Amino acid sequence: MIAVRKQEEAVESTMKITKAEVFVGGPGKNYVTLKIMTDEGIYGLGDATLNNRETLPAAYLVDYLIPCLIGKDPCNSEDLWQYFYRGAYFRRGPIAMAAFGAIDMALWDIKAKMAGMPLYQLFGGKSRDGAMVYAHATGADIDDLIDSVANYVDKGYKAVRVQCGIPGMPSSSYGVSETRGTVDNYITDFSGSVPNEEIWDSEKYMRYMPEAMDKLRDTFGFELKLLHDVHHRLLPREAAQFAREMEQYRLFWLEDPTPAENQDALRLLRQHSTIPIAIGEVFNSVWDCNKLIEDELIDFIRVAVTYAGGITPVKRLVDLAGMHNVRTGFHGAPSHSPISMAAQGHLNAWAPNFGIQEYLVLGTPECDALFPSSHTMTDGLFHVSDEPGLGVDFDENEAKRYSYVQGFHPVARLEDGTLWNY
Ligand code: KDG
Ligand code: MG
Repeated sequence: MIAVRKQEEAVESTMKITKAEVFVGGPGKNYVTLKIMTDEGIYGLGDATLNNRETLPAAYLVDYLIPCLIGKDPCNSEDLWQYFYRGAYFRRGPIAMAAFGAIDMALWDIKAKMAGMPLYQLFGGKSRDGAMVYAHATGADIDDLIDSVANYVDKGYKAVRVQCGIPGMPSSSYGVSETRGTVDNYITDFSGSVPNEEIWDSEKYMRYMPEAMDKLRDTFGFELKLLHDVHHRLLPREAAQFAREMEQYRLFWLEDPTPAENQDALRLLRQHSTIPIAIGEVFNSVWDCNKLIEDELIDFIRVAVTYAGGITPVKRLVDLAGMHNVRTGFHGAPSHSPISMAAQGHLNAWAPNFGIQEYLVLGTPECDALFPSSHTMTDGLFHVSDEPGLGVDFDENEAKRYSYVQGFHPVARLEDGTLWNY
């Protein structure tokens, strides 16, 4: 019998974008929040926060993108992404990509709300119930670090990033709290009118970190997943040596061992170590990492939906990564607002090649008041909400409490004054 299918009436959107606004500020962070309104009352939210350069994507949105959005159909997110990306002529770059990313998130939010579905349903549904996240442990010395890790283990985290003060290092370095005693959710204070300066010594670091890792494994065993961020500070040969020495501690990943501008440097590391490598938090397009992925020089891709241009390009990148055994490990530093973290939460729920999620924003009452949401975290797993859309809102009245506060990333110098990588 031949099945006869009735021609259904095509469902066409007649919705129009009527207005879009940008808000800058937040509790301890300059979140850049975009709200896109439509003539049918549905609105969408996006995050354009670019840490310590926040006013720039905000201006890009207000001066160049929002005027082109008015009157457009919010359902055509693909065409609008191409319109802005190709239309800019000067392609890529974190400022433009963060601005495109915020629009893209907001349009996906609108479409999922129209569908009455949580966003992950539009990607292909859920591949898992809870997505594993990692917390940031920090210690001015190893004893402090052990206390900090224990604090997260007690809270049920399955994975913890460990950053430790180095004996003899003249100042604290990336991810290391200067104050002694357990610090819950340590967040670097970037505020100030000029950058702070730190002193860095790769030799001292490379000598001490294996000793610290040894103590951590002695204390916590091998079941707990440990991660470590080198924060771009080693030369390729040093990174290869360091990776080889760290291999015995079975890290979940070693992050940014060397700056990724020179991607061939990763080949040297691969020749000397099988340690899993995570890279990509400073990348803003697939063109920054297609070679790393296709040549399988990394194990985890660390892009963020904000400055990698939004959900549309990141989802394509995740598919490319999946073809090459590269898993996701999206950037989730505290500078990301709960909006982009929600977008990543939906991608994490779907991605067949999900790895882990860095997560630091949930849980502060001020942040929850500004961005009410029904996503939950239990036992180190992020459970994405089943509300239609991104599952996060933005309270404009709360937003009135905050304004932009100037801040800078610190700069790092060697002891002789030579400028190094932060
Ligand atoms: O803006 C820079 C921070 O996001 C970065 O230093 C954080 O390396 C980082 C991480 O892994 O979270
Ligand atoms: Mg990092």
